[in-house]
Amino acid sequence: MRFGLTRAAVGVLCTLASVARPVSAQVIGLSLDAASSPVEYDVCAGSNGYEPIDKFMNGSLPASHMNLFFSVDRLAFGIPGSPPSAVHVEAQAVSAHGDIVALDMSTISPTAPVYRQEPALGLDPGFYGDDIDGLQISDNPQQQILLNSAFDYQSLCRSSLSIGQPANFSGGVAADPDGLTPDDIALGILNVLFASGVRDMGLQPGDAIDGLILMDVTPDPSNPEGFRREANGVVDPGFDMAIFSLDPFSPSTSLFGPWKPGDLIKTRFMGDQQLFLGAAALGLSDTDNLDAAAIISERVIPEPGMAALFLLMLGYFVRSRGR
Ligand SMILES: [Ca+2]
Ligand SMILES: [Ca+2]
Ligand SMILES: [Ca+2]
Repeated sequence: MRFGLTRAAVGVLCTLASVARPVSAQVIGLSLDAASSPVEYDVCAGSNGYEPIDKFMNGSLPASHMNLFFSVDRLAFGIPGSPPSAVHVEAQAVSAHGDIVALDMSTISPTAPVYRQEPALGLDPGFYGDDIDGLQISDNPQQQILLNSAFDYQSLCRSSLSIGQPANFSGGVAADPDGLTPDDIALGILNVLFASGVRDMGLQPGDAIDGLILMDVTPDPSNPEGFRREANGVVDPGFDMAIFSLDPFSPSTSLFGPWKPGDLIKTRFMGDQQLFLGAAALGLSDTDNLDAAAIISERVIPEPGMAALFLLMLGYFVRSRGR
């Protein structure tokens, strides 16, 4: 009996140990929606341009040591299922839209856990609480939450007063015929575009990007990959890479469109689009909207509860061995 319990303890220990390493801090950049406090009217998606997604462009899934993070909008319900998705569990408490879900890309599962809840991010829970609608996560020696600070690359909300203003493409003199629109990826707070969804990503006029993961590179024929991992702020079709999601009011997510609001789509900025991960793979239903996304190349930091459980099991294991 004692041996059986000890073996079970070892099994749990091994499982927890594999979830728990390595541990490091991160900087989490959040943009909130127009009904949150503090309010953010303009930015609905963002990226630092250094998200390592090159291996995914050739269909390399699953992938080890990669984590996808996402958040949903205020109306998302998740897939009930058995077990239910994290979004569904949180939606029962009307508290999914301020959470970040973490998907370990080595075991892509619709029941991926919540990575951070509202209190850990300094956000208010509840239906009238805060909604994360732009997300960036990067490694850093110190844990830090950046709220509503500009992203290096961003897509504007439909409600932004900047929509319709004239805009030029970076790296040239060309102006975007329809000016600043929600299908564009703009550089910081300037009216300078990295890319246009309609021109570069195969989107339809009226589409709005509401989640963005971007890898901006510099073409370099002398490099074996054909590019340097160095952002140049200029769209290079066939070299730069993005994974994005569209909002529920986009023609491309309508009944006759190719996508769902919870889908993640990939592009090489050649007017091309391919499904990266469908809504169902993320634990989302056909009508649920994913409205923020980020990727880093590291394993998830365990929730404090997991670390406590680990220590508890370790204590039990040591005691039962010592008897
Ligand atoms: Ca435009
Ligand atoms: Ca580039
Ligand atoms: Ca979406």
